Amino acid sequence: MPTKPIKSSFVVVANRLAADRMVLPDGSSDWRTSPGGLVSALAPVMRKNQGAWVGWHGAADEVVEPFRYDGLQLVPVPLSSDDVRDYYEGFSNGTLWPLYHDVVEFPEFHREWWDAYVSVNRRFADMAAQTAKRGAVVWVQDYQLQLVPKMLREQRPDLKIGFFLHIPFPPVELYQQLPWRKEILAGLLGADLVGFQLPGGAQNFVRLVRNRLGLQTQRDRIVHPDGRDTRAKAYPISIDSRGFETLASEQSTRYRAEQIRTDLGEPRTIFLGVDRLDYTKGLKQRIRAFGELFAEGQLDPQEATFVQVATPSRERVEQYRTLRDEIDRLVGRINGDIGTIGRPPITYLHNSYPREEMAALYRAADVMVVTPLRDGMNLVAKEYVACRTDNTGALVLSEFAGAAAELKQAWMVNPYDINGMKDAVLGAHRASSAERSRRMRAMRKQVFEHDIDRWADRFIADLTEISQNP
Ligand code: ADQ
Repeated sequence: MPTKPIKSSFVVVANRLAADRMVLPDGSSDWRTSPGGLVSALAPVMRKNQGAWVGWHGAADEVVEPFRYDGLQLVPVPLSSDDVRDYYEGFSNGTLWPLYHDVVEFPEFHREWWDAYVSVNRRFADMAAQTAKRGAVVWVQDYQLQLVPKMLREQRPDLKIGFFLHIPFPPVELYQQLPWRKEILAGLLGADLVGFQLPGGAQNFVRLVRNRLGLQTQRDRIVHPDGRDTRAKAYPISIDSRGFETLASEQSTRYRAEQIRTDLGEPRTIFLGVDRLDYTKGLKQRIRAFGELFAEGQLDPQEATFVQVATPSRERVEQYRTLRDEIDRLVGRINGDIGTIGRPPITYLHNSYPREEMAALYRAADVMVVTPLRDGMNLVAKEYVACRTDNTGALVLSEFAGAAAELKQAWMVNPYDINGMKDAVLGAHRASSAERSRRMRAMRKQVFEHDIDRWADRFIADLTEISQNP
């Protein structure tokens, strides 16, 4: 087991560590800060408070000692290959992920997956308990670790415990399917503050707690028999808006955006989709809609092109492999039927890009198409808006993405309605530049006033206040 880590007064607990391990060409390994927004949002408070990050380091069956990296204390939690299969790919991504995303795929319920989820959550809770100073703030992240708040409180009632769920919290009728529904609710209730992306998620949770556990609730407040409180509130996550804007304004990004246009054959209009390859993202419906628009002549492949970036993820889960094959076939068929030499209507890429390239893609795209069937927030939509420094461009956005509650001036779609989606894509495409600019300005105001720093500050301030004045 790793040596005892240095104790911290601010601890983040997440499935993955804040740094990824890279294997160098000579076979040795090194660490690199994870690109995501969460790490950069929390890094300042972590540095100020000598913060520690507890998480899996990404290599199964390897034990890594706690270490300091880039001013952060990193505390790796070991997972065996069986843990990865049953806790991560199984219960987290084969049971909870589809169930919490409105059952867009069928969730599987296996008792051995649940057992692994309990034992791995206990390991994370133990590691967090060893890492936290007396009275520390501990912030647990996401659906993989919903039992940690209760397990942690049992060991360390002195801590201020927060939990944030990055994905939707499902309606009561769907959540009830879960054989371990009571245990998970009780797990979350170990926290002083449970954060959701949207008020609807918080309301679903409070309703369930009242109906299933019979606890007293008053609006966002849940009262425990021992007099303790848990609050359930919405904290819509955001991005480093200024960081993206700065990147998009750089000369090298502008140049790269021009180059992307040239490489695509100077089309009049570039439509762009950027997603993890996941069945929640609505890729099949979106590609079908574009296929029809091209086939019917509503979009001319000589003038318009659709670029879809879909980074493969969770490839050891069966549903993800099937999805990848289905999309490969669909894109191949459309390009084969409609494309001409040098002019495929759809450019389909599996690559993962650095932030600079993402900013250049956003700059190059005239219309961004974000049409998930269900999504907690969707940061891609916000990143696109932050990168449109001259107020040009248009966003087509699913009603079922959390971001729809904030980016109200987007062209909204129900992604299950293919005709409606086609109309919205054409609406965004044909809108006057004045109309687009009016909408983009309003969305930019929202994204700049509500950035990731504000999100983290609000959550931490509320958690500190709630646990000081119960
Ligand atoms: P995700 O489902 O992963 O996140 P999203 O919010 O869109 O979805 O975040 C994806 C991130 O990955 C973005 O920052 C994007 O720039 C980046 N990305 C995507 N494709 C990439 C590529 N090819 N190369 C490089 N970077 C790429 C979960 C929830 C969301 C919620 C977030 C944050 O499912 O609903 O918004 O967490 O809470």
